[in-house]
Amino acid sequence: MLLKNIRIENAAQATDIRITGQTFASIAPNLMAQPGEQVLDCEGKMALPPFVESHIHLDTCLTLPQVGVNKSGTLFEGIQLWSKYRQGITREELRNRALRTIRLYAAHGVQYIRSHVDITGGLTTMETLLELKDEVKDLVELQLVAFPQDGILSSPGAKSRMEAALEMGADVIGGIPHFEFTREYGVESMKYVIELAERTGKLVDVHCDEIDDEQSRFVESLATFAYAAGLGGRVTASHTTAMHSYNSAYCSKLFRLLGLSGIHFVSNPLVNIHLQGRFDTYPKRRGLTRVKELLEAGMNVSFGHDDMSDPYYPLGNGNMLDVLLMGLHVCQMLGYDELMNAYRIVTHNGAKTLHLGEDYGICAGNTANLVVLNAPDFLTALREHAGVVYSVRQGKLIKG
Ligand code: 17E
Ligand code: FE2
Repeated sequence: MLLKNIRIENAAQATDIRITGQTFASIAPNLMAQPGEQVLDCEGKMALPPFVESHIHLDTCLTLPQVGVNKSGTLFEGIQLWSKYRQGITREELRNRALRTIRLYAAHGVQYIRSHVDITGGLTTMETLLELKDEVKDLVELQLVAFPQDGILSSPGAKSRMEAALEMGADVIGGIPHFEFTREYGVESMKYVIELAERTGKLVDVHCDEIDDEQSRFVESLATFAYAAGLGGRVTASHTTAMHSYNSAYCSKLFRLLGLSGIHFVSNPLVNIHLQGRFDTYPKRRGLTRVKELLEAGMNVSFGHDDMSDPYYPLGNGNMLDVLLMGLHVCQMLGYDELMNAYRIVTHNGAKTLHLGEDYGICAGNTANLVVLNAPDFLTALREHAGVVYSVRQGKLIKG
């Protein structure tokens, strides 16, 4: 396959890309089509490595309206509605919803998805999604997090379910320290996830400090244990919305530790701008972590949806441009360079969070995965809500 006149990541000059089998064979201007070769003229549009969804809950997606409406708009009512619904989930119903969600992502050029999977109600959900992971591998690469929604120390049997889920094939260890009964349980749960990561070699992604409580400081425990174990690059703190409310003196001290630890951050702008600040009158706090400051300090931050059409969030469609637009506005990141480079948050940064390795990216020798957007550069793509013209996965056209 030969892609002609394509701009790789905002490049001023267009070039050509030859794909042979599943690999980017060569990237250079003026490549000549070989007999019988499929040629796509990209007319100067931009190519990006595929979008990465760093954080979604495939088990909760598309449960509206059956799951009930979250009247208060709080995370806690969302959890309550979900914990009733999860008792009646069947394999078939879950499979259908997850498959529909994955197809929405694929249509928007997402080829990598990290999904949290609640293990509180048992392991059938994890089993079902592990089966699906293999079935959808030609569309997306799925990473599954064993997520203890009701806590690790505050929920009977959570540790054994966690360890069984990892045995079954879950890729990532989850946690939720701010939801544990006590601060001590929260800290102990962070120690547990890092020790388990050392023991099993699995990655870690914790729902961390997703609350507007400025006293919620579990990210310092997670970062410290990760740092001491030398595991920072394999560990992610998702949400960290309490960081919005920390005083800046504490944050200044905290950032040194976060930088040393090398952990990753995931922010979920659509969902947290909706769920957070709900106990405030006016002024109401924003629901996002300090994305701009973390990035400026050299840390890795990626974005996710978190939810689609469920008790936590009624909208969402798998389009990472929507996630970016919300995040960039709320974090006041609308400078020219910030807009042009914003795609990195939902591509390269996501790939770092998911630990995808060197094979991710449009370079000769890498697996031929890319998307082509209907715009010459990323600022235009954002402004015009540019669609995905082509999505190529392992050398095959899966959209276009
Ligand atoms: N569960 C949780 O604790 N937090 C969330 N944002 C979602 C589920 C979606
Ligand atoms: Fe989440």
